[in-house]
Amino acid sequence: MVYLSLGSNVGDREAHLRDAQERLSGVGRVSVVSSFYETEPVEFTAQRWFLNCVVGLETTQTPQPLMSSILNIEEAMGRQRIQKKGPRTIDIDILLFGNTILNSQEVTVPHPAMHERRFVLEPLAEIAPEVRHPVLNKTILELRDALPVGQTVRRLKT
Ligand code: PH2
Ligand code: MG
Ligand code: MG
Repeated sequence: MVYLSLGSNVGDREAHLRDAQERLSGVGRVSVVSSFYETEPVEFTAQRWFLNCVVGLETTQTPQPLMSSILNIEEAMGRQRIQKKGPRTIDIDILLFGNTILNSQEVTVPHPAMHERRFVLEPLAEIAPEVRHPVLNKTILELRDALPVGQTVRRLKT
């Protein structure tokens, strides 16, 4: 199982997350989807709040081809890379690729910042609480509970 983080903070954020989920169905089976969360921007904070979610994807693709598929989807959805960590119609990040540990030029899994981000760990804890981070050897719940206070996230009612 591959877990992906989806985020948008430009235009109709909810429509963008749904559109991305639909496009990912062309890459594998989207078998689990978290709620949507309204999240305070982190790292680059002077921007609109994000809508984030996490999906579980079953795919036969290996990490590099999966990353190319993701970049194609981001591009097709009009993602413009103007400012690093700045506003985006859609961002799709590979969080976990099963228990694979990989540091290549194209892909790093697990995602190097996932364990520090509440906008990742809250939705991921909703759909994969007992999954273990293969490098840190902690479950998603343990990682979430270890976060320092701050980084507001609000689960939207569905
Ligand atoms: N993505 C970033 C940087 N900061 N903050 C929130 N709340 N959500 C994001 O998806 C996000 C962010 C870089 O990709
Ligand atoms: Mg990102
Ligand atoms: Mg990204």
